[in-house]
Amino acid sequence: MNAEESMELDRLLFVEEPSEPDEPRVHAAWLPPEAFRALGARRVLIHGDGLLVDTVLDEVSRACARYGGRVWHSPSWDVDVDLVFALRGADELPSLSVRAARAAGEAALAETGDGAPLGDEGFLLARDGDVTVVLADAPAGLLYGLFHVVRLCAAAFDPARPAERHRPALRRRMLNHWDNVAVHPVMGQVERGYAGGSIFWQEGRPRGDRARLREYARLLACTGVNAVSVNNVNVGRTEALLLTDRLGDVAEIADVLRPYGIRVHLSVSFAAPMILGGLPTADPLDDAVRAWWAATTRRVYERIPDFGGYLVKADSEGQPGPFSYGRDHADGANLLAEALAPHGGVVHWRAFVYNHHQDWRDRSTDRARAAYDHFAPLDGRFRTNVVLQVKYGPVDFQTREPVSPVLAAMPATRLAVELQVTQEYTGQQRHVCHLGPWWSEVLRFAPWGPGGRTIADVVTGEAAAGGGLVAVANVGDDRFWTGHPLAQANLYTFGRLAWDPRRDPAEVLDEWITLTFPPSATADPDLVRQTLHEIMDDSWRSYERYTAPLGVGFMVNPGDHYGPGVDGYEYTRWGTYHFADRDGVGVDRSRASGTGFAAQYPPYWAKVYESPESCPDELLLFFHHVPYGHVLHSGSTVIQHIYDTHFAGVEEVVAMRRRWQTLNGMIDPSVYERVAERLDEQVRCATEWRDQVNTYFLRKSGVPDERGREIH
Ligand code: GCV
Repeated sequence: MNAEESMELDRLLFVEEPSEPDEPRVHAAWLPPEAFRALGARRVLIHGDGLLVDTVLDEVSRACARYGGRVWHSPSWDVDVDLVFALRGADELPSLSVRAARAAGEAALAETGDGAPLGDEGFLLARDGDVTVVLADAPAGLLYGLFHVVRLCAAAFDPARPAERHRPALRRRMLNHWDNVAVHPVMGQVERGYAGGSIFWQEGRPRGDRARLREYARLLACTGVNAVSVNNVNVGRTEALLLTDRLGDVAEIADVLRPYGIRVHLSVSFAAPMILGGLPTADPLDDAVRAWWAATTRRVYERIPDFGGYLVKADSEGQPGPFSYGRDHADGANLLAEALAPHGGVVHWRAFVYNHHQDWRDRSTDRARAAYDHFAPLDGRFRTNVVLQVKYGPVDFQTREPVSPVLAAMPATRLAVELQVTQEYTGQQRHVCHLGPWWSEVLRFAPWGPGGRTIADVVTGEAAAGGGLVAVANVGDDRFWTGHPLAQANLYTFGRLAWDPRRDPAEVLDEWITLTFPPSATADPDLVRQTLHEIMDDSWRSYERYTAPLGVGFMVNPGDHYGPGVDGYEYTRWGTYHFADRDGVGVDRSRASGTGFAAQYPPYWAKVYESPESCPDELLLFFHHVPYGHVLHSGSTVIQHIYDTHFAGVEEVVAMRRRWQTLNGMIDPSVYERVAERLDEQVRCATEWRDQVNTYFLRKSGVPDERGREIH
């Protein structure tokens, strides 16, 4: 690519003019100006009023200014248009073509679906002759309709395109930022953040970069995300103040995110009445405590009328909670829910509660059991504006875990699944590890047995009253947002799966590729698409192959959780052990001889997981301690499987790097270079994993690799 071509690409793929000449521009991720070409070249009419309609108008105006189209906002004269965005309740307009398009949209609406309303966020897209029409009942629907048109590109204007209606399956699609306001001495500005500093906070103050936040909001709105919590669930002293003295900082963020349909939520400390209110207790049944929360919450809503609610990590890893007062988590969550209820707010209460001072000698305590043991007995006791937020697995965001049994145990509770977009245990945005297929597996899991209701059904709930989908965010002030440019796809995919948890993740990835690497800005779009699929589609499984085997988990370096540390956690207090000895490896979680965790599942899976014979290979060591010679369903022994997958995993990463090199000169050089540099690190780190894991098990077991490969 020559310098001129490179400048042209820069123009098409980056946003924001830098204020200093040598300051790098922020990558536009999946909304490069080029993605708006098809829309921006059209004559567009926007009809309706409201903050989010203004956002649509602004987006379309910018696209039209760039690509030569025209835009009107509800004119009082007749106009010829190619595209109409209209609120259904808006007045008639004099334009004949607009009237016809709206009528066609209404007719299509009557024909499609079951007559259910489009709702607060849904939209319909239809064609009438040469005109495309997007109808919505509410402004947010028009905004989501706009991004749908962007995704479709020219296909949105295909005369043969049948009408389609869309509404999100899940009401709340939320990102949790683990961003600290003050820099934490160990965790830094962002806990488990792999993309630089926070976009919200910097060394104790708001960062104040409204342009960047606005860009973030539009990226999220394009995926469908509609809620963001802006501070770490571990709430320190400075962060606690966001609820009161520093509420203005939160209000400023809310002002920037609001035009994109995103509500702000806040992580709060359960001890806030003591820390902030000077009360002698935070006991959830104490009247003064209840009054404090009610008054404080009222003040929050006076300042931020559309405030989303609170997120709470209680009695977990040192955070305060109701246990200190002999109360349970329903008492704790209901206290906050009661304060939020008059304002329509919701409390996300995390189920991540376990003993983090375990004795590794004690084989009877099982961290995997903890969430179920604490929460399942409380089913039915939570107020309706409590969402119990459950990590997808029973332990902690591992590359492979069974789906948390809590999700099948609380039919009378609103449940949300918590995913981790930030790649704490999956390569920390230094490795390509596309998590869409993993999340999709979780969402499609049928906890009551094949063919039954799925996790997607649980979080959707009856009449969409489920708890929704939540994820820990992965962005920072990095110029590519996510450190690894390909990690942007995880953020995009999360939003799209939260909009529709039944979608095929490969299709979502394809969508991301088309937006991020617009075919019109690439010399060989097919090669780019195919190469990215080859690199990313199976990258989560490759990561799994070269790291902890067969669901046993962890084996990472304690503290930073990066790279191999096979015995790193084996003799610690954290409850994450693999119990490898000279004869075998794995954790016995059976009912018959182990911790009994397997029995927390409904009968179908309890039976499957109970026996090493029926347990799926990929979870064998999560549920069972087996000899190295145990034969898997694949036909391989456990020890040979460990060797084979670790060799294969590294070879796959080497192949990824080779494939990426074929894109040199074909895509934006800065993206190319960043990914190339990270792939070098991935090859290095995967090799380290392979050699440490293989050597460890060769030394423990004394069983040689049957293929005689080099193990150290
Ligand atoms: C925010 C894991 C992480 C912690 C995190 C915790 C949680 O343990 O390592 O950094 O704390 O999960 O989900 O609360």
